[in-house]
Amino acid sequence: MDKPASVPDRFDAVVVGAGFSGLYMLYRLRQLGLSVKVFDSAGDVGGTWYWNRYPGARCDIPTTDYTYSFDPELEKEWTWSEKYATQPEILDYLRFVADRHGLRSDIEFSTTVTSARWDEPGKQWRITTGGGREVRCRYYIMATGCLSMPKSPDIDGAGRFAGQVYFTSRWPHEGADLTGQRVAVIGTGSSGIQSIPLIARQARQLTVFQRTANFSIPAHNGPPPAGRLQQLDGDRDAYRHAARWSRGGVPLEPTDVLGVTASEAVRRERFEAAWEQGELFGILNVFADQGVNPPSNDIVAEMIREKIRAAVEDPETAEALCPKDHYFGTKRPCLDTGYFETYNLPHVRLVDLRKQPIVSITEDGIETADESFGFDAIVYATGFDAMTGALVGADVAGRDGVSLREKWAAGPSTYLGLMTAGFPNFFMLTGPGSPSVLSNMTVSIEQHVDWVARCLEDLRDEGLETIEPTAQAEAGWDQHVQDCGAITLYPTANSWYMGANVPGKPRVFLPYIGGVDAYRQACDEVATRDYLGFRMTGPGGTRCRDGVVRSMQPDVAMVMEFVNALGLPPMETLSAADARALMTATAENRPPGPEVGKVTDGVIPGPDGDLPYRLYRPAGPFEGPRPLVVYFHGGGWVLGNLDSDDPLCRDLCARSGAVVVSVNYRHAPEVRFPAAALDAFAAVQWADANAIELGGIPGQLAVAGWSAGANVAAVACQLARDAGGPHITGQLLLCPAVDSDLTRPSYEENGDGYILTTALMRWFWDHYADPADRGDPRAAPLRGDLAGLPPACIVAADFDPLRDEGVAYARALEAAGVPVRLARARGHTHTSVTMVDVVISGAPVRAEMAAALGDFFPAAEPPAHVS
Ligand code: NA7
Repeated sequence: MDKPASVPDRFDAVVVGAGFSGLYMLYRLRQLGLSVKVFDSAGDVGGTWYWNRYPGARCDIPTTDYTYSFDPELEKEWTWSEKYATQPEILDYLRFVADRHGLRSDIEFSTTVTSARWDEPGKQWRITTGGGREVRCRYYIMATGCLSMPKSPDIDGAGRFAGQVYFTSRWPHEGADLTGQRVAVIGTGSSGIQSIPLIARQARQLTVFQRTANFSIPAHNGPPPAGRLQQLDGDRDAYRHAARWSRGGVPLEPTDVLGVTASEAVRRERFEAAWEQGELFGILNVFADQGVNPPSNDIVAEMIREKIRAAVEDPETAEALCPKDHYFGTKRPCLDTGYFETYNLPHVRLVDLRKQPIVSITEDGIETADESFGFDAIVYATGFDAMTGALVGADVAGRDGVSLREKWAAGPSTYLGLMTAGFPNFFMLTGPGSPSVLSNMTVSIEQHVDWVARCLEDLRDEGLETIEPTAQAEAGWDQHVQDCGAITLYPTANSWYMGANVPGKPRVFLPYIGGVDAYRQACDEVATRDYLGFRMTGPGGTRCRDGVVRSMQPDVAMVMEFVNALGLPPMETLSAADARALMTATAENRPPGPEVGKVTDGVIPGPDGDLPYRLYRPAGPFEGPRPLVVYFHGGGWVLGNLDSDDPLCRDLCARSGAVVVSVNYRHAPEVRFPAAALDAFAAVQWADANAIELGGIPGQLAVAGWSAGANVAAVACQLARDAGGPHITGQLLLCPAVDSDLTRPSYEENGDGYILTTALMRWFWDHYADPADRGDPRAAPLRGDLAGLPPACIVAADFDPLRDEGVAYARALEAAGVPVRLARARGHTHTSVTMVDVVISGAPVRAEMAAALGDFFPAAEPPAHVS
């Protein structure tokens, strides 16, 4: 019997959207025995594939992979007809899935959810639909897609055109007959690039208005490639497993070929192979470094431009079609069928809006700065308010009535892209902060849905009924998402990944670029660590294990993984000679660091014989004297030499514009404490006395060092003060060893697994100084008198056992009246900041170090630019 209209329906879960994600979510929730209602404003299933019916609409991930994997029988029953299926075929597939699993009975079509309010006392969501009906549910799940909210035409006069208007994202179901018409297409993203060749077949005259030229490669569409089908048929489970644990959601071995070092033949061969294959992940994997290193990216980009120039007959049009304002891949590249060749047709014309911007849309056409065009039809292929548009547009209000739109005013904030603090029991499928649009969506969707289903099952099993991320966990994830983006070239582009296509939208990198595999691992880890970073409540009590799931910089984590995989023997088990040999060997293939003006080697007189030094003079037109930095390498007083810190010295020199003199001091165990410290002091005295000959400015002398090198640099400052000179203007101490107490919390936290271990630090101390000497301020400068020392910049790295002694030294210096800048190397280890051109996230820290040097030398020349 029907309920009276005044009693709202109540479901365990409400899902919005009946596309790939909504359908699978419904399937999984039903499996859990939950009552579910799915709403969709469309007239049928399909989501994005229901609406995007423009001519030529296809997926751009091979269809064999752009498919559900949860139902092995379904996989047997459905065969894709093409490598890249058309929209009608994909829609048929989703209808087939819905029918096969009888999903339609829980879906209400043509129903828009107009608002959702969290009801705290009732621990439920109150959902209102278009007709004013209210529905209540415990769990509210948005399966609204990333590219579902069309961007409104932000062009002057857009409403005035009297002819036919089409949006690729809302193409008429009955199709559009453009035969014999004068047609304008605005926009050359994937929708434009896919539809333009087909529109050109009908139109009498086609004019394409291009704001940004786009990279596109031929799809080489046809039947699904035999090789891939063989792989799938050979072992479907293994194939799907490989997809789930791949970077992008399609099985692919990431290359380790670097564009910058590969030979021309290898470059060409790899590029042509990817071009022939016609797959996005292939062309994004020509070189390992194309996504992070501009010169490598330029190689791929230029090869694509060559192809465009070869395809387009008119040189001026060809040049206008060549993308030059963004790195390849940083805006979504496209797959096309005859796109560039379309411009060779006599009735097709390209208008470059960079040369003649649209002034306004008129009643009968388009007016640019130079021309007036008359049209019968205008097609807007202008894209979407991607990733957040559908979410913030849905009027969702969480605890205390705060809306998602308000909370995300400065950009989205999520935990794992799945939930957001203040919105209990509110889940987003493929939300911002998840791999989503950078991955094969179907693989990411299944992962998200499975995670949510497992979570709801766990809650039920534990007698819990609400779940919500903590502020700390969410902030940590947001940071991680940005950190992952920041080491790539992606944030440099004005893309919809950055929200840059929608006027006024905050510029934030929206998707998670760390990889489907890394993401899956993080999500699994959160669940197995008692839902780390989530607060859960219910009759079973309140539970919260707060924390941040990923706080290491992503490239540091990659280096750690690489080093661990090498299975090197722990240094402390080796002799000093073998440890030195190992250190030299591991440094062999690293990048050299930036160019500097001049590098010269020499020797200086030390207290007991000559000490080698290497002098770095910055490049640049300024030949005059520069401030001088005397630098001491790291290596626990046992390891290291002028070569070991060479890239770091180059980097410091190039960034700061100072002359850097790196001095090698005597090493233990051959010569023990206090030799290294005395050598350092002697080096400073010598540099001060010879400042002019070294190209320095007398009186502008700082010391710098890393680790044990920072130890001797700090000691040299104390000795110089005690000796009444030389005058040192500043001390730059990177991850300094300043105390012999190995029991600080950072030793507990980071003493194992981050290259510099507690055991290794003990080995260093044992080689360097007798236990009786380890309290001497010349060994442990933290224990000395700190008054009257030069201003300091101390860098403390999060994952360094020495972190806390560095911080303690900063505090103690401050207490003694010394100006101190304490820089945090967030997410770094003891060694990672020194890995120039390997660990990209170290660059901002080194920039801060260079800035600190600049502060020591207020009158210095402006530094040469190093990115
Ligand atoms: P996209 O990729 O956002 O492309 C939209 C295109 O429309 C792009 O070339 C835009 O230029 C252009 N555009 C947007 N607004 C304007 C205005 N006001 N004037 C001129 N040109 C404009 O959307 P698509 O639908 O093509 O593809 C979306 C995704 O769907 C795609 O990446 C695949 O993943 C599937 P811009 O580049 O912003 O200068």
